[in-house]
Amino acid sequence: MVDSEPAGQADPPRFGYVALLGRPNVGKSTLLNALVGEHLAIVTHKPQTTRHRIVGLLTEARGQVAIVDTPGLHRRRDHALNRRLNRVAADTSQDVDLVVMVVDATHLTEEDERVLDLVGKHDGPALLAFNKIDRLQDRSVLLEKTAEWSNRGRFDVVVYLSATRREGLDALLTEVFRNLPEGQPQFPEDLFTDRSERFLAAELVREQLMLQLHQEIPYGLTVIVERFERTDQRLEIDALILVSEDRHKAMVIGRQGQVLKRVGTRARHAIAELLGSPVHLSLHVKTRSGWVDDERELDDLGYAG
Ligand SMILES: Nc1nc2c(ncn2[C@@H]2O[C@H](COP(=O)(O)OP(=O)(O)OP(=O)(O)O)[C@@H](O)[C@H]2O)c(=O)[nH]1
Ligand SMILES: [Mg+2]
Repeated sequence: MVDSEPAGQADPPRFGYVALLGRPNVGKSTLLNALVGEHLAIVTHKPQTTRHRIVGLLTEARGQVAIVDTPGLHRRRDHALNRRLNRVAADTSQDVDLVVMVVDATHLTEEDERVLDLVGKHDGPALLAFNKIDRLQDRSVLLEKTAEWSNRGRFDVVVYLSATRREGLDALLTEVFRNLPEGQPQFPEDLFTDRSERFLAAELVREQLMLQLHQEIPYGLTVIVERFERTDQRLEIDALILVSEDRHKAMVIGRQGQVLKRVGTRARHAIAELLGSPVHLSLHVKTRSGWVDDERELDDLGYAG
């Protein structure tokens, strides 16, 4: 007797890239994290949190999916960093097998229209995901919105989600796998991202800075990990926080260093949790005027051009 699967039982595995596209703050990064099961992409209540294309990997018996989180597509074109963020989202949408347009079911805006235009240019299947349905009082409005948006975009499927409550994720994944090409996994099955630990650490520091600081300050800062060493006992990380204006430096540090201390403690916990090892984190702040509008600086700082 031959020991094999009965014919027709096992579907061939699927592999592909899926982009999460949407205006800022609709919950793309929250969704990526919920799907991958790790706090991989930083999340805040502020728009324009994500600044990089980040791949999260999900490997199952059905196959492997590389989910690409993107910066929220927005209207601001006031400096080079903002223009780059939109370009990353636009380029990613052309580069993937499937796009998932994420919208906030509680309010659709003009910025969603720009995303719709982008999705229209994608040559392949597209799914529409209404997120934050936990905040919707009256779910009947979804039917109207679904009809309106299905007519305007050419969406193959519509799904309803609450990324924070992890509702609707199975239905989304069923549709994602159904729409991916057949293929073998391209990444090791225990890998959950294409990004380095160094990158993830810098992002977790930036997440805390975005949460602790207000107005325009979070938008003018970036984080560079200058030293990242794994010793027997722990990770040793030195990170430099760059601010774009001198007056912001004192605000990042805070009275008697309180703000920086809080950022450090919270980021240290988050990094330790994600990377699974105790962390020693040391933070410094410097001014580098105008980096947000300087193409050379942006290249050096790792922002895709
Ligand atoms: N109530 C509710 N809030 C959500 C849900 N998903 C995300 N959020 C919240 O929405 C806010 C924005 O979430 P993000 O995941 O950072 O949104 P994003 O689309 O990645 O935003 P950008 O990176 O700025 O483009 C955060 O405060 C999340 O906690 C959801 O399903 N329900
Ligand atoms: Mg994001």
